[in-house]
Amino acid sequence: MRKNNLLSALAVSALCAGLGFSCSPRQEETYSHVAISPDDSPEDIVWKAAHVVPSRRQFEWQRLELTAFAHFGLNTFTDVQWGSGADDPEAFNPVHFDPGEWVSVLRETGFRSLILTCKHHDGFCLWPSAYTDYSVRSSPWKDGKGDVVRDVAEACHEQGLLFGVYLSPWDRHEQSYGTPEYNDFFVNQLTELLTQYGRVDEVWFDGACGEGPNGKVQEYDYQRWYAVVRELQPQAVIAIVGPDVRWVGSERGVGRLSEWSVVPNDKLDPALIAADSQHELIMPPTRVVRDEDLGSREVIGKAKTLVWYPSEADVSIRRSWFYTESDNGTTKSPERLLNIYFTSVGRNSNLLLNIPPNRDGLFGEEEVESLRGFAELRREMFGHNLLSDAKLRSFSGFSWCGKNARAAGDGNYDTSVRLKQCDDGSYGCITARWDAPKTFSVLMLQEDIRQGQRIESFTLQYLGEDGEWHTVAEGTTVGYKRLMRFDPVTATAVRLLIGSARHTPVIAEYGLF
Ligand code: FUL
Repeated sequence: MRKNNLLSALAVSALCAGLGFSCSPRQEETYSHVAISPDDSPEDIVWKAAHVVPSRRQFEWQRLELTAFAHFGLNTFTDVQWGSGADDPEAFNPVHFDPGEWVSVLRETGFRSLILTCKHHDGFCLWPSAYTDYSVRSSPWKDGKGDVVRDVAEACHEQGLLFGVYLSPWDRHEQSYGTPEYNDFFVNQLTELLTQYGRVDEVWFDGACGEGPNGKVQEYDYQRWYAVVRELQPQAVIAIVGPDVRWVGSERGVGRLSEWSVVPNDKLDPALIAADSQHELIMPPTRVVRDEDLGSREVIGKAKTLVWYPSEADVSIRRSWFYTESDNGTTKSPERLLNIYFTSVGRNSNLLLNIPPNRDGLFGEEEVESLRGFAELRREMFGHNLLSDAKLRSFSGFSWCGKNARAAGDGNYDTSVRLKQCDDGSYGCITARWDAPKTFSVLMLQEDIRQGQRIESFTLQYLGEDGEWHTVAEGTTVGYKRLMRFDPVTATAVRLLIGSARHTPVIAEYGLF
């Protein structure tokens, strides 16, 4: 902080207090998607990007942080990951199947939602679909009278976990696959899932598209499917090949160091958007998700439209997606899961962790133990935010504000600190002081994404015994959540500097652990 800035800030701050100025937020125009016009300057584009915000369903989804995935089906019994569609349903018999137990472990270990593979690429349905015999109805399990989807959905609803469905568009069993009739068949199955099992909060469309039993490849009618989801379960996010949630781009649970939720989608019609930018958007399928840079100034500078499109990072707790005995011993340890937590949730993504139930229809002991260890590590690490004991003050544009700064360390996402731009172009800082030295090795930052994703660079510094500020951690994007680990530091004062932002940063939470 420059000295003259500091002095004038103190003066203005005193004045501010005297006049009773408040640091409360003000409303600004926001969009869920926005068109870029050829006349927009680079500054206009950055301003627009800073005001793109999540839809309500996207925001609710983002707050979940941890979703479980259960790959379960005929493959569980046949030691294959991609069943051919010709395997005999006779093999499906999870005699001790107990989704109540899956859900209670997930609840206990901090998961908020569970997505079930109701049908994987082999076409075998975990519910007795009226449109195919290739389902639990043809299996010996409960004499063909069982319904895995119903039991899992009920367990979730009873125990307060959200429920999501994975319905594979690729179907290696269904004879109509590769013809226009398949889209009707798919809509019928989707409708069964979205009307017979109560509330659904996520619909997961896998991008895989291979050949069906007659060698043909299907053209998926995504737009029609999206409309069905919106009509039947309007609160559900449509993920992966869907308009609400994008695939992070790998299956390792690793987000980008700069993970932007505001990205171009040039398949949208800018003219339509410009006419009504607040309208509900069902955008065409987007698959350009593997690039390293999805949303920097350079990338958005070339965009025709910008949308809010957050990332979901999927990974399996074992080596493969479905249970297979040969994967015993590959269960990720609590420490590995914690690393994944840092590279997914800690990089502005939701973590979708697959826990494949075994042939008994239960989570394996190794997996349960690992999930419990992972939850314990998080509890130990994040149990107490050292900033809740600190004197927090923010310097923002023209004033120091203590009242407002406390909002960043109060554990309440709904209160926030806005850092206005300073004369030198930077976005001020938040200082924290303790009466006695504190030791910390983890930084947590959260923007209030309902105001947009804005921070482009930040630095955490501590005041050394030499009286100088030393940098502990530096990063680029924050978004919903950013976590960073570093060697333990002991200090009585720290400051968080926002170097660059697209507009006033709105920091909902800030933690040191
Ligand atoms: C992929 C599928 O092919 C895998 O089997 C698995 O379901 C994974 C989550 O998505 O595209």
